[in-house]
Amino acid sequence: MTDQPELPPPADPGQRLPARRPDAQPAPVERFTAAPSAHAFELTPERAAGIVRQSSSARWVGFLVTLVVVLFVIVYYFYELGIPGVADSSRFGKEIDAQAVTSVERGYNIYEANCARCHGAQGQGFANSAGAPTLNEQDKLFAHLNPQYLQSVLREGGRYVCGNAKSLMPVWSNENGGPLNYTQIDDLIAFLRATNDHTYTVRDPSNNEPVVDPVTGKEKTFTGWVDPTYKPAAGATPFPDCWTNAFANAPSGAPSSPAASVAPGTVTVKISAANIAFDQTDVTAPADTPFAIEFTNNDAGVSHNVEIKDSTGATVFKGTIFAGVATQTYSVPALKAGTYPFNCTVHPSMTGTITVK
Ligand code: HEC
Ligand SMILES: [Cu+2]
Repeated sequence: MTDQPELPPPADPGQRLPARRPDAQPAPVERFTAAPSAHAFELTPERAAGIVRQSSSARWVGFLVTLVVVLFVIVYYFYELGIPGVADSSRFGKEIDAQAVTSVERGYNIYEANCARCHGAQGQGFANSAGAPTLNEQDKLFAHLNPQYLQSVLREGGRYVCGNAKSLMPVWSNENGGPLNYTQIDDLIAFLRATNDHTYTVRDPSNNEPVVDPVTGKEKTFTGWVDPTYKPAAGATPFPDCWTNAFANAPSGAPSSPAASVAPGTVTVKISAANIAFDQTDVTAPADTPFAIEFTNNDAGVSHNVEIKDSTGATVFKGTIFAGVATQTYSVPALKAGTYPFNCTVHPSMTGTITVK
């Protein structure tokens, strides 16, 4: 049985546990015994060789484990950040690109939902009573419509642009009481700054699925407006801070003097505009000889002009922009026979056609 001595009964029955060992009894030790060989200290040569072998393979294992970890870190580093000199090899880079694309695609929907009704679906500007300026011109996008400026315009509203307190463009940022939060503003700016060398997919804002054109059965796409290769002509004046100033100091060498400069015998074509539309949408002019356009702007306080383009869309004549009610006579250089579309530079949707014959 046990060599534990019988314990005296506890002095106080309330303190039964733990049972106290009487002070006098030494703690029992050496309860296990083993054969003397187990206590032997020397190693046999075989055992010593075994230990050496084991510890050397343990070192190998340790080395290999370290090697695997180090190689993994190196490979993972290049996987994330890209192999130097190998384009598109960085997972981070791809992820950032993918997020930029998503942002532009969301911005497109925000633009179409909020801005297109005034600025046009393509940012071309729109002839309505708001007379919202174009946003998609390259010289405007080049520097004027930079992200900081866009941020300010969307936070302060249209009055930020020309200081017009009655500007029809509302505040957009919810920092200032507008309807769009900061991510939506960022997405919008990403869209306005998107370049035209990338094709984006139109996505349904509710489920992020590509929108399919019911007619063609293809996914709808769009491209950005910014031409990344665009450089303004050397010596070109920078786009003015206030868009209306662009019209005040009539850009391309348009003759601004009234009737006086028209040579006698010149054919005069009459064009007038009212309610942000041309009254004549089909006029005729003589071919191969300079002619005059007597342009009457009947919209009080609203600026118009006549800009003539050729079939490629290049401007062949741009009349001075002036506010109504007023009349100016433009001298138009000789044009070859053909039909030429004309429009108002301020309101690109005011259009008409000149038949030259
Ligand atoms: C109610 C019509 C209207 C809507 C909607 C509208 N805008 Fe405007 N926007 C204007 C007008 C008008 C101006 C010119 C500001 C002024 O001088 O009054 C303007 C000016 C701007 C300008 C400055 C252009 C320049 O040449 O400096 C930017 C940028 C702009 N809008 C972006 C937007 C965006 C982005 C949205 C959509 C969130 C939007 N606008 C919605 C009417 C509108
Ligand atoms: Cu106009």
